[in-house]
Amino acid sequence: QTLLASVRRAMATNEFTVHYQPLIPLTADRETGCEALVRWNHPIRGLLTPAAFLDIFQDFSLMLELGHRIRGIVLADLARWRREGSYMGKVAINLGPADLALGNLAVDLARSLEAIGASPRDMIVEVSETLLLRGAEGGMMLHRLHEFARRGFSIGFDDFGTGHASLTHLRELPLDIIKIDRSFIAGIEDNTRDAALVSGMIDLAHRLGLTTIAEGVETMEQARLLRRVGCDVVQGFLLARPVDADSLPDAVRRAE
Ligand code: G
Ligand code: G
Ligand code: MN
Ligand code: NA
Repeated sequence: QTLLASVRRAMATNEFTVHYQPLIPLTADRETGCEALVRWNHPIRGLLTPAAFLDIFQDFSLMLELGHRIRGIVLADLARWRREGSYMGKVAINLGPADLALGNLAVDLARSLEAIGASPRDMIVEVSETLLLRGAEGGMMLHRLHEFARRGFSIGFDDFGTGHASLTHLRELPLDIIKIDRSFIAGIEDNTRDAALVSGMIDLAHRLGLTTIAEGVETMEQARLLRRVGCDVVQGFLLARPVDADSLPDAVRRAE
């Protein structure tokens, strides 16, 4: 069976699920958020991360369908947390090129959020720097991101520093958050160049009025260093791994 065929089967049997990883502030004046991350609960291979099914990210129509499923799950989880009062923070979702091609996603999502007593202010839309295109299609993506921003969604720039036009994107995109790619964070303890780059990115972001999130924080020393250079929020296995929706409220309390 090809990957695409097994993915179609898996969608029919609802094997795709979403886990959530806490986004933990380093200062007291911010609340903890979380990022929704798709998982494939495979009957034989167990719980798979996107690394195991990356090929489907290249299949436009499959990603349209999967994105739709993921948003349905996230909205249902958010509705339940709000109903129980167990988690009142923001949720970040990842949008790829297929999602951004949808003409009225910002409007539809805003309506769905309002229907569950939430609002676009409760959601961060993450776009990966490496997936944003230049040229005509890039212009379309830019237009879509402005629609999200106009409706009150926060926009996060994922994998910051790894793209081909990081600074140009900072000029053009309606951003609220930059997420410093984990490849930079991994080196900050013993590579002065990486430490300087991370510190510089944080200063630059702050001068532009943006919030900074460090990705892939795995050690106490990294967290200490990030606090020292003024990073706002950290995400990583050190403080909290991605967990299922039922476990998120406790994971958030433990991380705080
Ligand atoms: O959870 P993990 O680290 O394995 O995620 C790997 C990559 O998959 C991340 O870069 C993330 O942006 C991407 N990803 C995770 N969930 C989603 C999703 O729901 N939609 C899209 N488009 N990408 C996702
Ligand atoms: O959207 P993005 O690609 O940034 O998604 C974050 C990815 O990073 C997820 O797949 C998540 O599982 C992974 N991740 C989160 N924290 C850590 C960490 O501390 N170390 C590593 N290696 N990966 C992490
Ligand atoms: Mn992300
Ligand atoms: Na990332």
